[in-house]
Amino acid sequence: MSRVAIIGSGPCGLSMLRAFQQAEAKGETIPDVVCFEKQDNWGGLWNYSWRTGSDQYGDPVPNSMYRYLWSNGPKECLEFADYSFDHHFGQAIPSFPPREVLFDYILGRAKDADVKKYIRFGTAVTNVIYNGSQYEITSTNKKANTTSKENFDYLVVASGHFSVPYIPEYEGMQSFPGRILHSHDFRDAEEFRGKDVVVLGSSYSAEDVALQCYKYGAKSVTIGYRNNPMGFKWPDGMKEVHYLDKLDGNKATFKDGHTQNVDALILCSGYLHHFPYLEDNLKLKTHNRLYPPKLYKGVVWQDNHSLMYLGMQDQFHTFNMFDCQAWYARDVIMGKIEMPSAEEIDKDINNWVALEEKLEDPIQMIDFQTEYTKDLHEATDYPEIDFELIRVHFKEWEHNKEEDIMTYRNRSFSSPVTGTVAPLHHTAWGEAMDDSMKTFMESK
Ligand code: FAD
Ligand code: NA7
Repeated sequence: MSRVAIIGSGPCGLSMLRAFQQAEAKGETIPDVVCFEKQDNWGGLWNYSWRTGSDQYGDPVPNSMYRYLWSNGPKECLEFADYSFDHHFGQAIPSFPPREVLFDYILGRAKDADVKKYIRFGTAVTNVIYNGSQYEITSTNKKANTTSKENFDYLVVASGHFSVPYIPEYEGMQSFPGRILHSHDFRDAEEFRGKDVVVLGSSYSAEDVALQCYKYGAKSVTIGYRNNPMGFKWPDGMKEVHYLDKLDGNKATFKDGHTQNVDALILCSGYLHHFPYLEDNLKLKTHNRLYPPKLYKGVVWQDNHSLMYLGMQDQFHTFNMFDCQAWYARDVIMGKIEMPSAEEIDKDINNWVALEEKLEDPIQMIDFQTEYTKDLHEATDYPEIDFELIRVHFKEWEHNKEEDIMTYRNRSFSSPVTGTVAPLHHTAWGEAMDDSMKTFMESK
């Protein structure tokens, strides 16, 4: 029997385990599967931790989520085709739940599939070498501080790419008297109450961290974009200016000449695809983009088809796209999908990459990733789900954000799985200070 190693039990690793479990439930013989998870709990980024820096074993903390994080897209767009929100919660819930609610949903399916038995918690993969026919995997049991080596026929890398921060340096940082942090280490917006906050970046983290600071009482929030502004209609007390030039004491000077007092500087400058445990010729080297090259169907390593990567794309689609990828990886591993010739693979990858490079705006990006996900969906028996509806939802969501960045989370969407229309939440997002699942599930 072949052996499969999965690295990570975040949403992608759990999709992979679910895919195998579903095949087994249909009477198929699945390979011997081991999932390595360096934390003591599953759910990846959705498993909130107060920790930053290193954990108690000296291992870097992968968690990047923070308190009061609410879903940044409609939950309907990420719904699992085989495990609906209605089924999990037994009632319809609003479209933009807080983190704990989505964590509960992810784990609900994993428990339903009984996949915990495959996971080795507290076990970090520290080295992977391909010996020509197998992967020699070295892992460390962090608590016991013991190391072991094992061989596997297939490797699925599901260790995420939003855990290792990219940290640029600006003039004046060395002598800045306030606090400097990356969004990876941002945990609680309350810390910035009454402060002048500068946020650098113009993507999801910059948008949400800036809004959090505003919502929880920062005195002012100034966002410095590098290339393009997000351009939302920010509420009074928030503004977007062009790129930080330098810091001089507490004074920030921006490229457009704007100056601002700053108590805290939050770098929302993105993350690195970082796989220190992989030997060099197995490593995906890319920035955050919708179609990283060298991955056939966005999943299979071009140079070695026994290596799969899950979730390495920049993400509009998340959980159900990860599922489509996992179902595809499973069918490659189980021999149900045959790889085409090297020329066809190269052509296919180049086509997608060329299409990606022509994309000009978020609407085109949504179309691109929807087409990619549909293409994968058609290749396997992943259950029916209405990706056309998801495409429409994503575009409406973009439009809602442009209309009012403070209220887009108060909207309702319909399920691509059950058709259920989400109820409106009892409290508008701007006034909802308590993000607990208990409060969220209460009806007023
Ligand atoms: P991760 O969730 O990062 O999981 C990777 C797992 O691999 C972790 O459990 C980690 O401990 C483990 N691991 C890493 N290295 C090793 C190793 N060497 N050995 C063993 N285990 C290892 N998506 C949405 O759909 N909606 C949102 O609202 C949303 N908000 C986000 C907010 C933030 C701040 C961030 C950073 C991301 C957000 N995302 C959101 C996107 C997020 O990337 C996905 O939802 C999802 O968590 C990705 O799953 P993953 O399994 O690829 O990676
Ligand atoms: P992203 O989406 O990869 O965005 C990174 C941002 O960082 C992007 O706006 C970059 O600007 C900006 N950046 C990069 N380098 C710099 C420097 N040197 N100075 C200023 N700004 C810089 O990462 P996010 O953390 O926003 O989002 C990651 C996930 O978290 C996402 O999936 C969400 O769901 C939540 P650019 O646009 O290139 O000018």
